[in-house]
Amino acid sequence: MLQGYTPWPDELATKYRSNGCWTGETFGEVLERMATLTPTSIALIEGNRKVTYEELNDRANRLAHGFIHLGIKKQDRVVLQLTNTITFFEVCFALFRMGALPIFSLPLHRQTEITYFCEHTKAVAYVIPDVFDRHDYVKMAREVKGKVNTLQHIIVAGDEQEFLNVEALMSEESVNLPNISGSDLAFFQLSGGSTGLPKLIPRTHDEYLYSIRKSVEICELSERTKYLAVLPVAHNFTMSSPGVFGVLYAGGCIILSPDPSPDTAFPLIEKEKVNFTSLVPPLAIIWIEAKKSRGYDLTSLEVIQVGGAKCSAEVAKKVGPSFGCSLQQVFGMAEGLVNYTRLDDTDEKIVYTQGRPMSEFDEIRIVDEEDQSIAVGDTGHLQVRGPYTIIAYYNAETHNEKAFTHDGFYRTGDIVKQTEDGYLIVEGRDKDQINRGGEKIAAEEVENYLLSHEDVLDAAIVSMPDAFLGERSCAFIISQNEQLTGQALKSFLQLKGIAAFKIPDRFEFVHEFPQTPLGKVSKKSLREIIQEKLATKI
Ligand code: OOB
Repeated sequence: MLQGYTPWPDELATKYRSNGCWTGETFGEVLERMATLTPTSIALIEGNRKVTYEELNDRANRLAHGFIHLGIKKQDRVVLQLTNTITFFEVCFALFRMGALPIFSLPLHRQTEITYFCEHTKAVAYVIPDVFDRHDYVKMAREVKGKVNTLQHIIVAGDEQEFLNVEALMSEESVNLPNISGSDLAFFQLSGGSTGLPKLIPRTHDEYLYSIRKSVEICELSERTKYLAVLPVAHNFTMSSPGVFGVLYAGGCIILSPDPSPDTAFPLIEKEKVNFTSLVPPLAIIWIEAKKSRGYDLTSLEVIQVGGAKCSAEVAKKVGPSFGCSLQQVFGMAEGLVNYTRLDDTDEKIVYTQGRPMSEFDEIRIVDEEDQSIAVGDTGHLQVRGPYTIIAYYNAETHNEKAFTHDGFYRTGDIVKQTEDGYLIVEGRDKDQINRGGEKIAAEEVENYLLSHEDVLDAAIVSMPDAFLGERSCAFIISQNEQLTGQALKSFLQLKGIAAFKIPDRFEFVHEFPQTPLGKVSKKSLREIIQEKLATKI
């Protein structure tokens, strides 16, 4: 058993097996099955390159053998930071097959975050593109490797320089692959977080495949699905709700978009006759606007999902008519619970709610500040327990005590209300997080980076409303240096090497922070201050 991982208690594991949620199947077996059932169907399209199920399976196998030759073992951790490419899937399934555990980092993560993922998990390998979006990942990997002594292999998709090349690792020589079972860990995802550094979310084959199977059923994916992946495939939404893994499970075809802009995505939709895709709300706004002036034929689209952040009713109303397709709202979290509006729901539900839990075995409750249940229709804190919601973060004992209730419910940090027929409406949040158009920023994490600046005495980050992104971030700073500017702090954070979306959009320099009656920084008051300033355009 991997140290730091809390296994499912026997009682729950038995329950989820006996009610048919967990089947014991593994990701490696799913791909093997599809390669046998539909060997010549196209699984993935990236630019002009197409890969069939049989080829994907074969290449993943050869790479798994290559990883074993290299000395990577079952349960070893591998930080995977690939973009929307075929190589992502080859590496991913190779690791699944030999039982090593990918940590799905996002393309935007930089050396501070990557170093932390590697150190925290004692990763032995780090897989990267050479250059993407003008960022030199090889240079970054060199810096990370210099800091993390467990890291033995840097594996590059592209120009590997002094490191290893993914393609060259494909091995014809067969070795015994370890046995992998449904209850084994499959990978780690990252939490949006609210405190300190990002938490890692451990996932077993059993629990994740259950969420995929249910999602495929609800979203009606099949071998005729043509899914355009525009958001990063490493994110839970694009990965499994029903996402790219859902498509592979159903025998459909994934079209990989290197970026989500209409200029890239619309021609792909027209050319490949895409019928399903997933967007965050700001992208939905951009696509709706672009649709008015771009002449592409997008009539193949059947479903556009919008999720990751609250989709306003105003935007929700426009999606269907703009694209001549159905909207599906998705309210999910990397920790587990995913809610969908159903494809045959009324317009009223699709526009005004964020859907209902995907599984009849999701136990949700809405509670007050004292964890007491409240009346249906009242607004409160959402808690959840179920067959695909984690019961603990990896290696985070102290945080786990706060994040989960004594009876094993996850405190989502979301404030919701529920309709009589079980649909959820997201009303707000009680976690110290900024949701910047679907990208999550843990306030404390960025505050700590700012506090490491010699002139910063204190820092408090809050959200400020934004018509396009929903929210942006504003840092209130108490500095001992009157000359310190927001620009200087931005450069400081960039140099430190953190994902660009975490860098505050605005800085406000103050002499003190408003306080709560208990003497804590009142973020509520800070939010009010910045809202007022925005309203009066100061
Ligand atoms: C998805 O996952 P995460 O882990 O990046 O973020 C989860 C949080 C939720 O707790 C909630 O605060 C917010 O993002 N959120 C939404 C939302 N979808 C996510 N808030 C309002 N309305 C929505 N539709 O974001 C994620 C994971 C799987 C599927 C979809 C989204």
